[in-house]
Amino acid sequence: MKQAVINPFALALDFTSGKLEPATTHITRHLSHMRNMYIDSAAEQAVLTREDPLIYEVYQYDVPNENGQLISCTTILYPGRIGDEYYMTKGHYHEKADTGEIYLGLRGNGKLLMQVGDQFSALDMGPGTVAYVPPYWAHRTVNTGDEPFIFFAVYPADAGHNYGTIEQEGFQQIILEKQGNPVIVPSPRWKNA
Ligand code: S6P
Ligand code: ZN
Repeated sequence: MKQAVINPFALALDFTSGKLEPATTHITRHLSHMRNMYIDSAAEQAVLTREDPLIYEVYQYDVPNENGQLISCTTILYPGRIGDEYYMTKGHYHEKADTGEIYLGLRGNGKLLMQVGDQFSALDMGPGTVAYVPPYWAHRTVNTGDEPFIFFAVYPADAGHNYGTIEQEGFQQIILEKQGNPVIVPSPRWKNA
């Protein structure tokens, strides 16, 4: 199939705010958009009775949804916790599962959780970390610091996102704050737990 020929372009990325300009898509995810993803349901409910905090934002520049095209985007993941669990993204597999992705840390600190089958990986990310998400691996980021965790990502424009599997099964391991430090513990919700 013949691909669209589009013109070259440059975007401006602010490393401090994470804003990408221009952006064609701006996603804001509040706690109410990710119900039942945090392990402590009572803590989630208690927060939601007071407020609906902004957990993360994504700025994205879209290109034709075709093989060969690449999407640029930034994620700004705010600091905070629901119960003991640090703010995190929903996490997803790519709909077209044989597509990978590259993350570049710009600001703050966090972890990149990945899983496929029974395999699991947690990589530390900070400014300058280039992390590779291989094809087939689900991926979620977690802010383990006290400032926004910001990273840039590039992925195939036809990858698509499968959120349903993670919504149902969660991740194998979760990141909790214990005595001021992040610890990785098995998720009681994981299907084999
Ligand atoms: C897209 C890439 C990221 C995430 C973003 C938000 O493939 O992995 O841009 O979309 O970090 O996470 P999520 O899981 O809500 O899409
Ligand atoms: Zn992705």
